[in-house]
Amino acid sequence: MTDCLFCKMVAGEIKPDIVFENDEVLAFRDVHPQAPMHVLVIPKTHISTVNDLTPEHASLVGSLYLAAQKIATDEGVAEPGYRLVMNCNSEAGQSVYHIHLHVLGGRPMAWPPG
Ligand code: DGP
Repeated sequence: MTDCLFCKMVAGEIKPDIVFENDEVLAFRDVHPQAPMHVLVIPKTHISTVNDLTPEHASLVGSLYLAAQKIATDEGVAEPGYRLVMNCNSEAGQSVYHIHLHVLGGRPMAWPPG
């Protein structure tokens, strides 16, 4: 999508601080980090929200989580622990409508989330 911020990152028109990339996903540091380590993992294909996922996306969703696991390991937060979050629509706080998995670590996390 031409007007999607994250699609522009996939296309190389905007250059985030990339920490991981493969054929299916791109991962980069969040511009407004909510923890010492805050990375976003996105699919390279445009999917607006979790509500738009179909069974055909099952493998791609798995790839997002496997990328998050690798990033957490590489960033040294796998053993202490980390949080994975995917917000869906406005009431959950989604602000960019291209699905993204937040990978947050480096500090204790509270529950329930705000
Ligand atoms: P969400 O609120 O769940 O849709 O998360 C969107 C995240 O995207 C938010 O944590 C901030 C991040 N973000 C927004 N614009 C940019 C940007 O231009 N660059 C980077 N690296 N992150 C961005």
